[in-house]
Amino acid sequence: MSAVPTTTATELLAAIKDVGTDPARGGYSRHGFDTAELELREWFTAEAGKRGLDVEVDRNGNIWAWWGAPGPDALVTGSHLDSVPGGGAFDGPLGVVSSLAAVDLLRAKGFKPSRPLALMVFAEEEGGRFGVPCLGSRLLTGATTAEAALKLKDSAGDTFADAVKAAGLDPDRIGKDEEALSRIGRFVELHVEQGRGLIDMDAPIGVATSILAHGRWRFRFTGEGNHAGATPMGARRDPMLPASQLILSARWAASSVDGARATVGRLVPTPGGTNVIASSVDVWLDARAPNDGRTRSVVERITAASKQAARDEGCELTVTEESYGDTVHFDAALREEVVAALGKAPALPTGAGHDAGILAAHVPTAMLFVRNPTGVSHAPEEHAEPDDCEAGVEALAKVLEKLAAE
Ligand code: HGY
Ligand code: MN
Ligand code: MN
Ligand code: MN
Repeated sequence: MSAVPTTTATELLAAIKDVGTDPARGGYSRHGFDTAELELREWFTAEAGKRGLDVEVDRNGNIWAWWGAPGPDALVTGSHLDSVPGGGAFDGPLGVVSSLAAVDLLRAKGFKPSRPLALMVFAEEEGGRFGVPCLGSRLLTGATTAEAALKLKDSAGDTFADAVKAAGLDPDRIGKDEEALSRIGRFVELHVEQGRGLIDMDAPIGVATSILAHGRWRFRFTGEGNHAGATPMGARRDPMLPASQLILSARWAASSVDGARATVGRLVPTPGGTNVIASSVDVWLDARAPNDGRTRSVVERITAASKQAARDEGCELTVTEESYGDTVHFDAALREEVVAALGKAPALPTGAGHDAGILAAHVPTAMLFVRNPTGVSHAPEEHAEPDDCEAGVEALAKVLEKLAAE
């Protein structure tokens, strides 16, 4: 029997390290079905083919690479290849390359799964292009409707329908995929840790307990566009004023609620001229907390402060909830099986959202985390050491072997 070539997660990451690098901002810029992400999808498809996996793309653009015939009650693992603007090299890709490297290890020892096993790549997990996180898994599960998705536009004005068409998909088929979802028996996602939990526990690998409740809201402040020099300060209705109040209130509202986080990372003034008083400003709020009640109360306080500031400046305000997910508690029984397969592994919560969080509402789901020595994520400093990456591959291989042998 020909020896099965094995690769390391680090080698596979090195193979894609130049795809989507953004020297202007540092880090990576790869977004749902854009050129860089499409290139990575082709790379993954070729790598899966080398391992004898049968690749199919579902109606929503999620990639499934099957070891054995597709079928019900499959064991599925995977993550995403898209990034945030200026993102790190590990968030998403580490889970994808680790699934390929874990299959190598299992094939090299002659393992054959006794149930269907699939490796997945989810579409537009970060929402970096169309604004809705986990868009591929939300469409697969029906958490986001086709109608809502097809209306989404990127910053260039291209619609999600344009993007999926350009990727060779049929916009008319976008939407909940009962048949594909019914194939998944259990799902396991490996991901670089986004935080300092494993550093503080001095452990290379951990297992997830929960994900914060998490939503995104767009605040649109509308005032009166005018000349920066010809308009006296007392004669302005400048939407930048209430926008700045939103940013400040995000800090104090979230800081006063235990475990809450509120962030404004994106603000787009119209028209955006240095010598122009903006006519409107779009501000996106990302808010999260350990439960629904706390998340909602933080957003309510921020909204009240923003409404008052808009009134004071004679501006209008519209608030749109663009995505929301309640707290995710991962399946305890599956987590115990995963920990048993590993021998031991600390359990920890995560503040970051994942496709696993969307699937958890439908199938038993678990997550493995790989230590990130910087604790930083969604930035070029995001990191995982080669030894810890290989510990992750071995852990994933052990979990797949145990769960696919039953
Ligand atoms: O935003 C998140 O938490 C995830 O990285 N998409
Ligand atoms: Mn991310
Ligand atoms: Mn991620
Ligand atoms: Mn994710």
